[in-house]
Amino acid sequence: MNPTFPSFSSNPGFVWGVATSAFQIEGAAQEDGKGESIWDRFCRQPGVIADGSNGDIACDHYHRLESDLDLIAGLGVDAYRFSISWPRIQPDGQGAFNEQGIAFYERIVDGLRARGIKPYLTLNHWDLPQALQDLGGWANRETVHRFVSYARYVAARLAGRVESIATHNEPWVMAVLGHESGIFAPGVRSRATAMQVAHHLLLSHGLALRALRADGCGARLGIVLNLSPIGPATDSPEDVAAARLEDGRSVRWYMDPLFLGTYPADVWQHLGGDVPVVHDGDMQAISAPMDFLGINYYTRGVVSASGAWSAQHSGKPLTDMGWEIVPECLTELLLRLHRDWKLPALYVMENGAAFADEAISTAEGLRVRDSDRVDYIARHIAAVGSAAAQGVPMAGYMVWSLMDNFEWASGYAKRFGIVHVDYATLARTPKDSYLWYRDFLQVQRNVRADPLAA
Ligand code: PNW
Repeated sequence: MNPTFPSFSSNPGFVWGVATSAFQIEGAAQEDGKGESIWDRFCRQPGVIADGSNGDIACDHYHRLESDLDLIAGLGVDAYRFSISWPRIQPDGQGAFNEQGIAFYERIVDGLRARGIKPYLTLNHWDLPQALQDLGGWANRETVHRFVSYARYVAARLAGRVESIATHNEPWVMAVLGHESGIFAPGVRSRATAMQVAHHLLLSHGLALRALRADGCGARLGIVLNLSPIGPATDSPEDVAAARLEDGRSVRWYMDPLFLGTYPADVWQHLGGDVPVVHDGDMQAISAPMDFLGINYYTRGVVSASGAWSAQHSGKPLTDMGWEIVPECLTELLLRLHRDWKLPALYVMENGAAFADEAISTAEGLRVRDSDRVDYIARHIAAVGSAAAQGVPMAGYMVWSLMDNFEWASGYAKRFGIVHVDYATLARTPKDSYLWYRDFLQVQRNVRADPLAA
């Protein structure tokens, strides 16, 4: 076997994929009846996006769908994870649906299936209709019911053709970065609002699952959380307590209600007057059994009570986001999840790295060398394999991201793609990491076809 490939003995049915999200790649922000999203609005505020950019054009995926589907097929992946822009198919977030909008997602789903690739759909990857934000957004309990209606419509149109439906991508990011620190849309700064938003996201997830199951939706249903192991900067009691609290706020605040039907008592007490309003029956709805849990993993968290810790001085290698490269922490996280909660099938729905890489012309054409990204992905795949070998029910792994795209508050300056995008021409060039992943998947297929040859 090629020594640059991690050894990985996949379970039968293990799914290899690649991921994107609607706002980050589609563009066509005002075409074919699409409504405004909170990210369209947020990007227009001066100073909130590092390079002053927005998602109006992004990767122009909306107009380049067929060739982008060919790029996905060229990888040899089993699955493609993408999200639906809610305002593209329901411009006001309630009332009329936009036929041209849903038609675009039907083209994605049918185009994937025609190429033998399983569609993995996410209903909410952050781009809430602005019209709902004008009514209070996720802080308003009514939005929960709007989301359930939207979910039922999408499932009725697409469910027979999609393998998997995730309700939300990263509720912690929407709640905390969107409503507490305010560095993401909609840019609110209130801890009490953030905690109410988190509760409504979880509730809408549970009620959507209940409704889709009652409707007879055949897709596998779940949610995607961003989780990191959180540790203390030193072994001082203050740092240990601060890390435990942060683990409570970022990991247990989501895992406990979803799998145990309760919020963690220590965090509840810490929040004081900022705890959410919870109605009778909410916790039961939130803990509806799921077919899968998706997690997105990039790095670990380190907490010091004084706030003095910085990744820059940790001695670990960093990506362009300033995030430490610590694949062993992915294994640690997966083992902990398996130990502390009773998990359904577990997918890494996003894993990847931002590195600055430029396309170089060679005699054979453009070449993008990104050995740092190849190394990152290879080591994280090995980390998943190690968890699987220790009994964690791993069901799939997806690289973030198919192509360079709009990296939220960082704009286009941070590149996560395994395909390079030249933003002047929108030309796509597969990077070395794309070629590496393609070759790795070919080896995996050979192992599957003839396990004794491994
Ligand atoms: C995830 N954090 O976002 C998202 O799901 C993707 O859309 C995004 O492109 C990717 O990770 C890379 O950033 C996150 O600050 C953004 O902890 C920020 C954080 C976590 C996840």
